[in-house]
Amino acid sequence: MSGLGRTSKSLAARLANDETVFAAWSGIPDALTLEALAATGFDSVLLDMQHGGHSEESVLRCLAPVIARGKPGIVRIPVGRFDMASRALDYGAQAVVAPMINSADDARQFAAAMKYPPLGERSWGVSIAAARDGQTDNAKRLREANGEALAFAMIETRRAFDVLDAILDTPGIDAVFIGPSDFSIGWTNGKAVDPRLEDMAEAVEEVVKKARAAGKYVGLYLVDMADAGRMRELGVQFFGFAPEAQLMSIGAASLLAKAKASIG
Ligand code: 3PY
Ligand code: MG
Repeated sequence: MSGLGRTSKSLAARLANDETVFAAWSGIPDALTLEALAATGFDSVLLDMQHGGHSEESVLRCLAPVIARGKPGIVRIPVGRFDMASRALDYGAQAVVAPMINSADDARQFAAAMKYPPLGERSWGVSIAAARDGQTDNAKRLREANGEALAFAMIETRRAFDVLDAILDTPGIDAVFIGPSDFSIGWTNGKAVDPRLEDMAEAVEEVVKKARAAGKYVGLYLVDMADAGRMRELGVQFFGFAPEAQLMSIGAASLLAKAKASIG
């Protein structure tokens, strides 16, 4: 077992091992909901502060049941809230997804919050994470932290696409995460939001290939589950999808249909 996570392999170890990781996407800031999500077959759970209902306080509370299940907790911070990236790690998150990383400077600021010196400027304060993941050997934690805490820079604008090489070259950026909805808005210059836009498919492939060639992991927000196989073949290992509301409506429709069908 690596330093982070009580009972299971860390996210960093899984990705290094070329495993595929499916993350449930949480927008409901409630610890019981997270407990239920963590009990599903998903490998990990992502708490969304950018567009979901999660706040600093709910991230503090809701990471606990995910970690207790032995699953990696991941946090998407709001745009530019790099202070929150450090806090999410302090609360026990194993990775942070930062939206709208549109320049090398954005990437540098993000990496600085995620990594301890000399790579970055993260400040030490691990009492909450240690209580949750059971790792009490601080020397080991410090030794492993920069490798274990993964920084996912979101690539979701034309600006980011144009400076992709510089973002990928930034020390401390471990991975990119593609946001296809925003990417489509950028690609069409604001004319459409279509996360499966045919016109941008080549650009998305280029992001994946360049990131993999640079030795970075790639994550993607999955809109159509049937795309997972093709994207995995390209090199995407980390898939985020299925916000609670979607799981509820699909689950409700399926259960109701069965009950109604049995009545005839
Ligand atoms: C996007 O598609 O823009 C995202 O940020 C996915 O969450
Ligand atoms: Mg987005």
